[in-house]
Amino acid sequence: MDIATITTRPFHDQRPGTSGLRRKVRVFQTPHYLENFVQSIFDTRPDLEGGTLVLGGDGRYYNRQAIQVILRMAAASGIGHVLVGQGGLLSTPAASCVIREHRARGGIILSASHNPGGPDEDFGIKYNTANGGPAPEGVTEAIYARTREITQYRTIETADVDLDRPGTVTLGATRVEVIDPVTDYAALMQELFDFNQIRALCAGGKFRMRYDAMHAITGPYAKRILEDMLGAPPGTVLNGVPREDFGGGHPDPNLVHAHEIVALSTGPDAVDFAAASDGDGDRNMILGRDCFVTPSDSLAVLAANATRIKGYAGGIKGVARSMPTSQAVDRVAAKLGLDCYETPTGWKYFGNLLDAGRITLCGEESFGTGSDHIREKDGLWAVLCWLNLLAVRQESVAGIVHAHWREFGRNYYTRYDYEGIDSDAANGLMQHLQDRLDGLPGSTLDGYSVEYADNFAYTDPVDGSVSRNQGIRIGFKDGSRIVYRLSGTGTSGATLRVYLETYEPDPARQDRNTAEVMQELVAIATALAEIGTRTGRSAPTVIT
Ligand code: VG1
Ligand code: CO
Repeated sequence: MDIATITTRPFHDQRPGTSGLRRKVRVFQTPHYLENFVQSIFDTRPDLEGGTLVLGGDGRYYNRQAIQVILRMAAASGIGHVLVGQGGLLSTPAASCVIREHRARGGIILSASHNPGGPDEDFGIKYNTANGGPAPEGVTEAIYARTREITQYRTIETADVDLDRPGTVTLGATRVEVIDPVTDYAALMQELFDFNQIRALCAGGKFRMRYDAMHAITGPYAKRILEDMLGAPPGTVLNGVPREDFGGGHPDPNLVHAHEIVALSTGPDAVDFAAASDGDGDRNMILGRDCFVTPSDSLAVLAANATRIKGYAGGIKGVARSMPTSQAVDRVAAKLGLDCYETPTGWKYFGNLLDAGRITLCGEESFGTGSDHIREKDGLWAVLCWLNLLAVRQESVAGIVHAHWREFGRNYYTRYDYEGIDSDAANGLMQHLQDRLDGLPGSTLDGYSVEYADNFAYTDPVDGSVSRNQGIRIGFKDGSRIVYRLSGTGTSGATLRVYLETYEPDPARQDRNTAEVMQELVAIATALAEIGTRTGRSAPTVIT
């Protein structure tokens, strides 16, 4: 095997964001751009040499080409064994599962998650460590530092590996094994859930459900698990064939982009249960008949009901949520006597808590829910949790959610996203809020008394690492909150996210319209941050 050493120069924009490095496909196609980042991973992770690496992506445009590049570089860097999903496919949760199952030293996941795909759209690359989870900040910062000084990378000249044929080939001294992307993951799901009970529900003839894979990665997973293994009628899975451009859509399971499945869950002919997942399969949206379950509520309901689910019947250790996620799960934790952690946005911050056995369940308001079964959020897992719960409780989704609110109170919740705004304006707005923080506690904003105002910093209780500047929090005496932060996953301009929540303990007032309930807080949040004048936007791009 002849190793070619290629001279290169650093790119200075390769710092990973909330979840890996995301850029336009055209940027990744710049000569040496992908290679520099991959070599920086290999250079900073010497343990990969001789070990196993997992490799796969969400099937978006450029996935196959990138996999061939990485395979050649892996061979040149002496990686012992690469497990690659057939067709180059692996959902993010499945990649995490395969890393753990096969004791790999790490994994490279190619995805820009819910961002659109295609030659003019987005691509992404992310490194996961041996626990199966996204690399913690220390690791991503080391990779970034390496990208700033890299002068050469190594590759070999060889024909493409046939990614569509399962089996093993060798590239130099590296064994490349093409594996079925679904098998390990499906087996893990079978351990966690009572498939007989769920099958009785799904195949019973009365219960109607639809799952929207949005032409993204979860199609093959959902067909195998929901239709083949659990007996849901063929056709339950919609848009089940992964496409390089996701059929031209945004593979983002929210009320705006997943409108097809939302429509099927509303009105006189509504199905009993509907769900969707995102580009790389780690997000989930849960819908009942005329009922949207907010991700924050979903986490709280699952925490309250976990012991009814086979894999969690022995009880859960603790829970965690990202800072902007509603405090609904905190109330469950308080009542059940569980530890509850508040972490910065991004799944990587849950890793240590999960590894240390401090928490079992965790979630984010951005349609992410998961547990200690792997180290990523997991879309289909959340769907199976709900199906198992429905099978056990024999109630509707709405029935379960309403009963939950009666018991714990309701956290009304909404998120406003202002996408693609000018970066300087966005930074100016955050600085303006930062400058106002000291004066806010004790003051009153339109009748709401401010209890605290800060810029969220997190000290990891396991390794003591500190992450600062994670978003502005303003908490009010009545339990309401406003949170502002800038997105770390976008590829053009800046995205401002404003998260709002208010608590309602009175069952008589828990059935109101969220938009109406949140009106006052929205007005306060908009005025305080001077959103209109600073961004030139009179309305958000997306309201969740
Ligand atoms: C967003 C979400 C965050 C999530 C991240 C990755 O990040 O807010 O909760 O962990 O996406 O999810 P940001 O920085 O844009 O707010 V995924 O499914 O895009 O990998
Ligand atoms: Co995702």
